[in-house]
Amino acid sequence: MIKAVKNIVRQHEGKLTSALRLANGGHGLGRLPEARVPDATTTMVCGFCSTGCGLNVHLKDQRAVGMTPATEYPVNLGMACPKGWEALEVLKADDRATQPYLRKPSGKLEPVDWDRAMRTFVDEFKSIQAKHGPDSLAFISTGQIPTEEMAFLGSLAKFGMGIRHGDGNTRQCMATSVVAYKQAFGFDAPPYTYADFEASDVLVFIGANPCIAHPIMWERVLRNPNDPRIVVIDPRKTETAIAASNHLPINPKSDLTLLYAMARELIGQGLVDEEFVRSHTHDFDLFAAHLETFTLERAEEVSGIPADEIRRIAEMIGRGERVSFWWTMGVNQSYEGVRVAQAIINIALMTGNIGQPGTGANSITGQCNAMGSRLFSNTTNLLGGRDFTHESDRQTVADILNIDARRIPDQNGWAYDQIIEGIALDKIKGLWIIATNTVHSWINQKHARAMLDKLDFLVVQDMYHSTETAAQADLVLPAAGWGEKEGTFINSERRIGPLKRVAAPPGQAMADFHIFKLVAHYWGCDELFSEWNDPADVFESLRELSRNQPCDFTGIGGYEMLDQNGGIQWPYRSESGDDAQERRLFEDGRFYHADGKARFCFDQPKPMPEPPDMKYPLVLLTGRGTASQWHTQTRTGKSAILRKLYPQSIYVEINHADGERFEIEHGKTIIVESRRHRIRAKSFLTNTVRPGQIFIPMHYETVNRLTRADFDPYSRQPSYKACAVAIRNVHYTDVDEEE
Ligand SMILES: Nc1nc2c(c(=O)[nH]1)N[C@H]1C(S)=C(S)[C@@H](COP(=O)(O)OP(=O)(O)OC[C@H]3O[C@@H](n4cnc5c(=O)[nH]c(N)nc54)[C@H](O)[C@@H]3O)O[C@H]1N2
Ligand SMILES: Nc1nc2c(c(=O)[nH]1)N[C@H]1C(S)=C(S)[C@@H](COP(=O)(O)OP(=O)(O)OC[C@H]3O[C@@H](n4cnc5c(=O)[nH]c(N)nc54)[C@H](O)[C@@H]3O)O[C@H]1N2
Ligand code: SF4
Ligand SMILES: [Mo]
Repeated sequence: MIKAVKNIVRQHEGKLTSALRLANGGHGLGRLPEARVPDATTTMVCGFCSTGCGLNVHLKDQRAVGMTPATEYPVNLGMACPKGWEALEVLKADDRATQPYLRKPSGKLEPVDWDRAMRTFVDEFKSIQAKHGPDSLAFISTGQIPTEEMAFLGSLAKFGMGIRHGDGNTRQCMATSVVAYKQAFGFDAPPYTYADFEASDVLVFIGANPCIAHPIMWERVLRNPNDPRIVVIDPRKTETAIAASNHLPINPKSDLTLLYAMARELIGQGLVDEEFVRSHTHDFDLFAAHLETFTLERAEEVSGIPADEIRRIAEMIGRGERVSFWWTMGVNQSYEGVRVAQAIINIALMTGNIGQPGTGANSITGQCNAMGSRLFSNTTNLLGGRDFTHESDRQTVADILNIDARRIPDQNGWAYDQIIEGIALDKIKGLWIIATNTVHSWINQKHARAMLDKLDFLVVQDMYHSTETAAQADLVLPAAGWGEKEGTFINSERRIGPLKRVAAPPGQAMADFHIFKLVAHYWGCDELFSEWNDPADVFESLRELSRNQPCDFTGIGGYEMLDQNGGIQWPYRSESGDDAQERRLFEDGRFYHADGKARFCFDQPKPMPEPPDMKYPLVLLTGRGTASQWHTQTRTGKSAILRKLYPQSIYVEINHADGERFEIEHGKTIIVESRRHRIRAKSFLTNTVRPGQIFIPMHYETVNRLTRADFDPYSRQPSYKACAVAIRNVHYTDVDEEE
């Protein structure tokens, strides 16, 4: 153990000790967290995307001095993208929140100590609850903190503080996949392992741009020795589409019709795996009947893809030996995303492409711990992928956590959009936002901003005090970030990987875990969590909570075991004794519904909620811009190296034909306008978007002023990727308008 690192840890714990002493009227509060100090080089998983690359952090003289991608880690095999390489740099920024800040009557946020911050938080929240009842408080959490912290937050808020409504930013991202899988498979379970990228002979990417959003997964595709066919279904000619063997530049939101036509064609050509369908699925006949009207001609008309091309691709899928389907936000972020995701699942099921190497209906997740959030955030699901409305589930959780089952709500809380609308309806008065930047990333931003303004009390817990959301807070709580705390993340292939503490959080900032501990104490519910003194304690509870669930990982002894194995994928049961490095689901053809069979789910396609018209003649697509930008840029914007790798100000990609049509030149500041707002952006004329469409990356603050709040009815995921807009040159009269 390195002495220097010990000091860092002590320093961190010193802060906690004094904060907890304060909390306890000057006395210590039971056992302090044990320090698990890494060696000179330690491996941990990256804190940006869901790929979950292993990074070797090298330590010297009291701090992490460098980092290299881990060559032995089964995910990335020695590779990392620019964000991973720069992960330590972004911790050092000047705008890190180093102490709590409270909004004073003057309107200014001013530094206060932890004691004052905690007293104010609890006083304000309790008085709101007393005055307006149990529906009046809510929290919004994240897919970017360790699972242990998520579980603590969800338990503290719902079982300890009596907060009924809580949701995560994963609603913006993964809710559609969650619902699609649950309905089809009986549990939210992406079935694949990354080795499948290398084992397919046909890979179909739908609404996914892994070259930019999951560069190391894409590297795995490039290692595929089978010279695979790669099909990309995306309205834009993305970096991934350019590398594909077939690009289908589909009209936005026409996926459902296209996929149904492909499924109909598979039946027509006799390419259905009838044995698999009969033994392992339900409702295929109903689905086949539903497909009757989805002719190739109809699909051509709706999607813009020639009938011949659709037939060719269906044949390629039907005749392929090992076909895998991969989807991301082009599918999930849609007003009919759940049914599109299920149309993909249906094709995998009817061709028997599931459970075998190189196959699968595979939703790629987004954030580093989206999968942890899906199982353990206690928002949509009760801990461990359970159901709040099931009494037996509540009792199991209560028994494991040793709490009174009546503390567990017997109803589902509101989704993100319902929480925002709850503010509009004067129901929600106090909100606690943890590790997400709502004011930038939520749909129809102007409304979201107004709603946060309307609250009686807004608490924002973030690494930086400068985020757009922190700027609206009444109280900012300074959080440690990745690299400054311990715990685990679950990556896209269900691999649980370790995090390490290799740097000290600045000033008075603390790990979210310790902030939750403090909140519990000031709220007066800390005895409920008296056994959780350290993330490792929570991990033990999580393991128990997973027992006999599809995500059972009772075989994982502890953090050391994760270290020794390069992370471990669930399921990993104690009795399994299996030491495979790759694990995929459904190898025995059994799904999680009681009868073991998967379901075909389908619906009629719906029209786009806001189609282009005379006034707003273009469709706005949004998404990831470069591999060096992360979301709202609070982190990646802090690295001088990353900043060199992407445009600093907002730009809009426009087809040359639309440039001519609207008399817009390349590289000029122009106006982009929707029914909600107008913004300025620099024009970028290109053939990567088609005429009638424009693209703006989500990383620039103003983009969501344009988007329109439509949601999938089953998943309540926002439809970020299609609304109607107009573009034009700046008029001199625009100068004084709000933009
Ligand atoms: N560099 C970087 N990487 C990231 C992130 C980041 O911010 N930066 N974020 C992470 C997160 S949280 C996520 S969720 C993932 C997202 O990863 P992706 O989903 O791959 O990224 P996006 O660019 O949001 O969307 C993918 C594609 O959907 C297409 N699309 C839009 N509308 C439609 C449609 O109607 N049909 C089809 N078929 N396609 C459509 C868009 O043109 C876009 O190219 O990335 C993760 N990785
Ligand atoms: N138009 C449009 N909008 C979109 C999308 C799109 O494609 N188009 N994509 C959507 C998707 S898929 C997603 S996932 C969301 C992402 O949207 P956000 O979640 O709002 O984006 P981030 O910038 O990742 O915000 C995370 C915040 O957590 C803070 N943070 C990081 N680590 C920690 C920590 O350990 N503790 C604490 N307390 N704070 C921490 C960061 O500083 C940052 O402020 O955006 C959505 N919005
Ligand atoms: S691909 Fe994702 S997990 Fe890997 S280094 Fe880049 S951001 Fe980190
Ligand atoms: Mo996401």
